Amino acid sequence: MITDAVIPALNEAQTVGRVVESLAPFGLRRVVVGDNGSTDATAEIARAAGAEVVTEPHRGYGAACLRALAHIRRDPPDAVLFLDGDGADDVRRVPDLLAPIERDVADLVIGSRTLGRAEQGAITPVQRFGNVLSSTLVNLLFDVKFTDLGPFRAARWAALERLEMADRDFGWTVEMQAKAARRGLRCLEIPVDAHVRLAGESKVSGTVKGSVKAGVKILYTIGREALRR
Ligand SMILES: Nc1nc2c(ncn2[C@@H]2O[C@H](COP(=O)(O)OP(=O)(O)OP(=O)(O)O)[C@@H](O)[C@H]2O)c(=O)[nH]1
Ligand SMILES: [Mg+2]
Repeated sequence: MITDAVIPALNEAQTVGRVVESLAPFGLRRVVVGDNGSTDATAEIARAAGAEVVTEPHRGYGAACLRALAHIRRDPPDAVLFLDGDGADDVRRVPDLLAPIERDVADLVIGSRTLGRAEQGAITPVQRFGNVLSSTLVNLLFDVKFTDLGPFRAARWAALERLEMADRDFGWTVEMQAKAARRGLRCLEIPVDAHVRLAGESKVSGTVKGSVKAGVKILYTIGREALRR
């Protein structure tokens, strides 16, 4: 199975190189870093570590993912692996995320930090509450059983394309899950451990502004997808 990895990264010079290198054992075809005009050496370091770097002028987690997907669409893989650039994801679980897709028993595999073990400080109380609330809403509205909206996940390329992903910021992960449920994709969760970012500054859950913006966007996205049913 041909698999490409997508890593959205904004100012992760201290960690992105280690994340890219950590994927080396897993036989991925390529690692694509979606950069939003980082002001540090994120792009150079990612490239030196062996990644292809695409630049998206508009800020946003989803925008960077969309740009990376546009890049690999020219020569699509069988599956895409998503992970963050801060080293918080447990890459030892990469084979577990990909296996259900390869065995053709799932189209979308979410790494759930709720089912796994979270290192002290890896998930803030606000984030935990937001995750439970959002997952519960998605489960009720779309008749699925998610326990997390984590970034560490894998999707079958053809199935992902059917979702017509569009969110340009922090609605990205929940949009994928809501649409996958709505369109009848086979969804699965596996437990993953969550680490504290290796270094560098938090852009989302570590700040009040980031948490509020992400929370509002996630709830809005759930509502929007529910109304589209
Ligand atoms: N391309 C891009 N990446 C982003 C943007 N905002 C965040 N990211 C990346 O998204 C990932 C998640 O952001 P984090 O800052 O780690 O957010 P978090 O995981 O909630 O918070 P931490 O506790 O600091 O890990 C990281 O790889 C960031 O570099 C953005 O606007 N554009
Ligand atoms: Mg993080």
